[in-house]
Amino acid sequence: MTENIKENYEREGYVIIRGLFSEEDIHRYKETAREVLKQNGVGKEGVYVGMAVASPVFKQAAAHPVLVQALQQIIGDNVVFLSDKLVFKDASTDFGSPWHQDYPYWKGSHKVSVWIALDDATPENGCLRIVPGSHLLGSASHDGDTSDGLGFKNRLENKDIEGQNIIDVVASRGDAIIFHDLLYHASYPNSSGQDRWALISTYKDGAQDDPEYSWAKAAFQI
Ligand SMILES: O=C(O)CCC(=O)C(=O)O
Repeated sequence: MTENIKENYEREGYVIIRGLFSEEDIHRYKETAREVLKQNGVGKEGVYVGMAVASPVFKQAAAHPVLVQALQQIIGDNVVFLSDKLVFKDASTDFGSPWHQDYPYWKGSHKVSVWIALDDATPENGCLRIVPGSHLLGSASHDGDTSDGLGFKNRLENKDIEGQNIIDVVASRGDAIIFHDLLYHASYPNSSGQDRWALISTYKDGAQDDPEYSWAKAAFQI
C-alpha cells in the first residue's frame, strides 16, 4: 500500500489508510472533543473548526507518524498542518453534507485533507460519498442551491453529479481517508440516531505561497 499511495492519490483523488488510529486514540479524541464542544457552547451546528487550537491532543493526532509518511509521499517533505474541524452528526444534528469541492473555500495552493472516522460510518449514519477521479475535472461552478440554510455556500450543481460514478466510503472508527481538495464529496444524512463524528485535518505543501488564512490558527510545520 505504502508504495502506491502517491500513484493512487493522483489517479483517484483519495487513498484510505485503514485502522490508522487505535480504539484508545479514538476514545481519547471523542472524550476531548466532547469537552471542547461543551466549553465553547457549541450546539447543533454540526461543524466546529479549530480542534488543534483547543487541545494539544489534536495537534498530536495531526502529526501521527504513519499519516505523516503518507502525506510526505503525496505532498513532499515540506508538510504543513493548517487546521482541523470536528464534523459531529447525531440524532439532533443529522443533516448530510451537500456535494462540494473544498478548494473554493480556501483557494491558493491545492490542499490535502484527511477525514478520520471517530465512529463507524455507514450509509445509515452518514458516511462519506465521493466521485473517484473527479479531482481531475478541475474546479466546478459551485452555484448549487443553498436554500436549505445548512451552510456550505460553495455547492456543486446537480448536473455536476448526475451520471457520475459515486461510491460510498464505509469506514470503521480509526480509518483515515486522505483526499484532494477538488474531489467531489458529500455525506448521507444520519438517520440512525447514533453518533457519526469525524475529524477532518487539512495540510499543504509549505513550499507553496498562499494567503494568510485566518482559520489556520494552529498551523505548524511537521
Ligand atoms: O463528514 C461530512 O459530513 C463531510 C464534511 C465535509 O465534507 C466538509 O465539512 O467539508
